[in-house]
Amino acid sequence: MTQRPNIDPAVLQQRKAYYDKIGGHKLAPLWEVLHGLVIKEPKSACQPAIWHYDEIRGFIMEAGSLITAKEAERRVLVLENPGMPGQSRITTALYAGLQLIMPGEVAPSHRHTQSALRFIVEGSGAYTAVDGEKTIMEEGDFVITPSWTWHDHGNETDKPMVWMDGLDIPIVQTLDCSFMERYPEDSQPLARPVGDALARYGSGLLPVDYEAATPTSPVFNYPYRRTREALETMRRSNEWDPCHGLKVQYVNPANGESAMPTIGTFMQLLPKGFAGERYRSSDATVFSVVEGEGYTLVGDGPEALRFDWRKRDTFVIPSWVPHRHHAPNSDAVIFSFSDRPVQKKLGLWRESRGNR
Ligand code: 1HN
Repeated sequence: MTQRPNIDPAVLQQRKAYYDKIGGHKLAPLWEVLHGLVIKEPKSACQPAIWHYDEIRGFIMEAGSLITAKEAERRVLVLENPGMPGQSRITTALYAGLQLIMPGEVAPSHRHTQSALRFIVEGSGAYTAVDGEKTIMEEGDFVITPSWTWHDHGNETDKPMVWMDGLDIPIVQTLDCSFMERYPEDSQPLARPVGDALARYGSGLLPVDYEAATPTSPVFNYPYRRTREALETMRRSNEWDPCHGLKVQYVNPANGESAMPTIGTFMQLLPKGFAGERYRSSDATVFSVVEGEGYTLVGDGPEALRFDWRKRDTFVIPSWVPHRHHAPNSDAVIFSFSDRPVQKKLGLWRESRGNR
């Protein structure tokens, strides 16, 4: 706390006695805390951090022999931000974890008010079912579980599958609106064929009388194959953003807004040789590397960190921390997510490029 200089110790003592007195009446002096509440720019408890997949994959697989998906309900290693240990947060507003589902397992059906995304990191062919429809998941797919929808996962292949979960848990916690219930059976009944939502809502078409019942995209699997193809076609025009390379956002086709109301999701391609300019934004962002390798410089000057990353690594950049992406040796493709749609809706979001 900034203490004003040259204050008579007797006065300080008087004030202290006063604070103690009013404290007994559920009152506190704003002037002692104001400068910590309203600060010049974000100074987050969230720290920059990176998880190298080849260092943690063994721990994820070890969990597979310690507990079943059914007993755990969800067998997940939480990606804990080192600045906020024990709080199940990767940023101040968002949760992330790596979930393992072994061959033959089912993660039982439940629903909650928290919205979830899955980003598939390793494996192929396991499914998630969301409100009566299954989707088969492949590496790089972005899958949504909207708020209050029944969801269960299963792996009918012969290989483990790992994905990153991203949830708006801390946002829901702050607003005290967490509700959850379990489905009476492990798997929910299916009402529609695999691929129905993508065909119905994700092909530049909508059923003629479609009216959205929720703010979340009706497309709940955005397959990597399509996203990658779009980036590959777009790159031919050579219009690279100096900070982001070629970056797209996942949108809800019914309203053009972000695919999820609380979590913004993005995919970017950095061409081989890319050396990004300095960038910062007020939305702390989680990155998951899908293809290639490179590094990100985090912060400025001698204290800058260098995160060397490759396929399947996860890293997080806190709010307002400047960073630059580099891909000197290969093309790189990176998925990311943040609380940007919340900040934008509230008129709070800021970004800055270059040396500002
Ligand atoms: C959850 O429901 C899932 O459905 C994953 O796979 C992670 C973390 C906290 C609370 C609920 C899932 C979760 C979660």
